[in-house]
Amino acid sequence: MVGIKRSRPELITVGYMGDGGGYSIGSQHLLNAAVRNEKVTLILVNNTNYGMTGGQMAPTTLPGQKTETTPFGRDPELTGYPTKGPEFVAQLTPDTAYVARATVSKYNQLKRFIRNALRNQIEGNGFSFVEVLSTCPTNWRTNAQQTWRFLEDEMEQHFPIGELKTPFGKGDK
Ligand SMILES: Cc1ncc(C[n+]2csc(CCOP(=O)(O)OP(=O)(O)O)c2C)c(N)n1
Repeated sequence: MVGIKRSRPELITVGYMGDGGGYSIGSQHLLNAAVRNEKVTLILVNNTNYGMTGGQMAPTTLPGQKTETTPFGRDPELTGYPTKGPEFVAQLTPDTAYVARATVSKYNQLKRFIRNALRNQIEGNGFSFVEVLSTCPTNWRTNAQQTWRFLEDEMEQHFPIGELKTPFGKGDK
């Protein structure tokens, strides 16, 4: 995607990835694209597990959370604490980057953050990154109520929602 954007800067490029893909399997790509302030937009969906391969522990799995590979709950002493992606990306990027965390449970805010991320690329400012807290009832094995509670209560405690870095100013929504 970075190669395409560099050779054809008039194109709008959007990457879509999971937390496993962005923070472990593909983390070197994320890190270096952020460091170089590449003019691309990345949307990273955080559902706290490797969903497609059946629900294994991901970098974002919460302490104590049960997954296929942590059947007794994630033990941070053995496997570390959840990766905070936007906080990490914000450290790597200059002030022309856009970095935010949103959630599918706050839809209007999510739309605004994605619009800002695209605007940042279109204006040629720099790297744009939005992590989106999301659900995974299949692998979480939760009903609708439990799913929403886990997203809004548990996940938001570890992963605070908001814009971490914006060239537009917080008031410019
Ligand atoms: C380099 C590499 N290693 C392993 C895989 C196998 N694989 C495919 S999807 C996946 C899990 C992805 O989880 P995540 O990125 O969190 O996305 P989700 O499925 O939860 O949306 C893995 C390990 C792969 N595609 N590429």
